[in-house]
Amino acid sequence: MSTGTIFNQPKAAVRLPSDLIEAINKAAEPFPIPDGKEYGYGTAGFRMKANAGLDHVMYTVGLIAAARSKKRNATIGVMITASHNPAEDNGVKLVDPMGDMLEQSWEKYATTLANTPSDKLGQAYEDLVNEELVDELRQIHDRPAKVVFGRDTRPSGVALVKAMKAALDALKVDYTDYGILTTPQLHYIVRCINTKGTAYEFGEPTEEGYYKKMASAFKVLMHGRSIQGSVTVDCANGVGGPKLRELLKYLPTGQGGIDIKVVNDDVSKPEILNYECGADYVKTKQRAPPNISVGPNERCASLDGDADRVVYYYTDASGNFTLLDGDRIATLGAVFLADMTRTAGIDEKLKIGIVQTAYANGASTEYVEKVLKLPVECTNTGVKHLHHAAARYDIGVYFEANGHGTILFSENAIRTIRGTEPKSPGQKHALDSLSACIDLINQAVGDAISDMLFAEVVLAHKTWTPENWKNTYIDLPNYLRRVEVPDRRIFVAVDAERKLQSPKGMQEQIDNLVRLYVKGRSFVRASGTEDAVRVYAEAATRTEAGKLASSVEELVKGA
Ligand code: 16G
Ligand code: MG
Repeated sequence: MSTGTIFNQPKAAVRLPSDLIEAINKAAEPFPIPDGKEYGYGTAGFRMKANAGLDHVMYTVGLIAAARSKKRNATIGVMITASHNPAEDNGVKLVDPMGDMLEQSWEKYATTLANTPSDKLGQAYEDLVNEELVDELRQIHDRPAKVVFGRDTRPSGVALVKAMKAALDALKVDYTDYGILTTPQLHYIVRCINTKGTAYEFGEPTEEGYYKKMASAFKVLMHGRSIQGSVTVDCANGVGGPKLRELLKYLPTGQGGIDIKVVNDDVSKPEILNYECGADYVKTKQRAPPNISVGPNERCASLDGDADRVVYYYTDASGNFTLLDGDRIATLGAVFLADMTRTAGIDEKLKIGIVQTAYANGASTEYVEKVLKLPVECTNTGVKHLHHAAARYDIGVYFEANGHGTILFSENAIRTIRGTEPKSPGQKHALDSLSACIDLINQAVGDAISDMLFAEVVLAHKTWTPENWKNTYIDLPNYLRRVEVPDRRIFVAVDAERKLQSPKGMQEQIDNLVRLYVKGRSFVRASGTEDAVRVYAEAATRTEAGKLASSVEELVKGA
């Protein structure tokens, strides 16, 4: 990858002081690019082995965050985490002012700067300034910048923070280090800071503010109800553990409260992070972490390593494991919100929709369309795609099957919910509950802890056991296979990744195979995070789903 290729501006329309350029280059010296290394800002930001040149990336992320802050005239966030990856990995993501993911058009700048050698970064930064930070008055670059950041519990985070601070110091940018946070907490804080003093104030920009906001909304929703039994929460030995324990101090117990048993919350041994536990383990292995022991039909939930993903599961009296994944959380939430808006008498005014990816189980899609009679949309994989689609509804429920997701309320929804005069106690209760949902559900980004509390509240309202929840629809048996190929880039997917455009002719072959199976569905896409291709297949029976997956896998291998 050559440097500077994306910058189209006439060279150096604005010149930065030479001492600033030198300061940027000098401060970058301790963080060289290892020989032959190429970086890319992908679906989940930058992610790799922490000691394989990630410090260089961090330095450049400092530059990008500063520039982005000036551009948006707002505080920008940086989260240092590698989520469900093994302990030796780390990664980094930029967070835009409303607590959403970095605007896609800036990802290429992040990639370009990351691939620029340390002694050329001053110039590359000046190029970026000219590309994005020059208006008629040439004042954008003179704006003050503000960057806030947090990291998960990985020990490598400490040195990575140092590398980024070196860039922020070179640019003399104001920053606040929030220390150890979950990913959604950092997103929450960014949004709080940027909405302070506006009509859409999000909350207190502190960790305590986050707990208080969630706990008080939870109390409103639980009023007069109780949650059956306890929920055991596996925290993947990541940052979710200590943060969930902190939240518990604010949550009521006993009648109207919640009994959460926190497990796998040991962050003192880095090597056990995500090891045989956590949301990714449970979802991909389709089994409970081996060290969890709970009684039959007891609810369990697993968070991932940075607590932005959650799945539920339970084991029945005969020992059968049932996963209640992101699709289930989406449908559970949608049922509840649709009921509540009807009771509140505002269902005609608010458009509710569900956003999924191709990985959503076909049975969940059918349930939403045919039983709930709500619109379903399918987008590309990756939170940002779902988030943008969900933002087009008044109440946009979005979840990936793997447990990433949240529910967005539009300005119209918030105004309607909070501005409608109730005409009966029932209507008042529904409006109050909906209003509390807006606060309980993290509007900035998918949040495992907030999603879990919301699921608990809905189960309490419905007095549903996990089995009742499961029986709303029956999942089609499915397989997800990871296939290594010489060049995954030849697999180009279109139509929300449900169809292959290339290799030529392969989609017709897949279609021919799918036709052989009752309720068959299969698609192939290149992974955005690994050097592999993923094959998904579902069908009416487990044997058929397996056969379909294997035959599509063979096609992919033969390409
Ligand atoms: C990233 C995405 C996740 C997606 C996954 C797909 C975010 C925060 N994370 O982890 O949403 O499901 O990539 O991975 O957007 P794949 O492209 O390797 O299948
Ligand atoms: Mg995560």
